Amino acid sequence: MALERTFSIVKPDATKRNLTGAIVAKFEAAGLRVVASKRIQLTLAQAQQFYGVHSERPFFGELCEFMISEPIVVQVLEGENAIAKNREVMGATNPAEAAEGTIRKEFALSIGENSVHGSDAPETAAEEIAFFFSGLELVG
Ligand code: DAT
Ligand code: MG
Repeated sequence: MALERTFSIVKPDATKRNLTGAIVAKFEAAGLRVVASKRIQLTLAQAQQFYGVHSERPFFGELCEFMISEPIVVQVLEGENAIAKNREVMGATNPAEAAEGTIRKEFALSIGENSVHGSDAPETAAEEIAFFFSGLELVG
């Protein structure tokens, strides 16, 4: 399979606890390469747009407030089967259900404060990468 790219976020609970390096190390150990990276703080409007697909869910307000509570690190990860591999290394959304050795099992605080985001499909990966990065910022 050709190289694939996915979009990743180190979320506020993780940047606050200085876990960015520990999290990126797990992606790198799985064969994913960081091809773009920046630390930013989202506005509420940006968080609401990014998570727009969840706007009808009861946890939407809480999710957006959490995502703007501290800086985040947004990244593009590249590798064979990057989307599936990234989600495997992240583990299940709810850390109580995440497998041993996954980022969420090791670091997540709760289903909401779960340390990382990763795209779920090629279409969303492309949209999410374009939301945060220009082509010039992607250096493979
Ligand atoms: P994922 O981040 O694993 O792709 P998702 O897309 O279903 O999960 O949800 C996006 C985020 O919303 C998730 O990382 C944390 C939050 N979330 C999901 N379900 C939740 C719930 N039941 N209660 C609180 N927050 C939730
Ligand atoms: Mg998702």
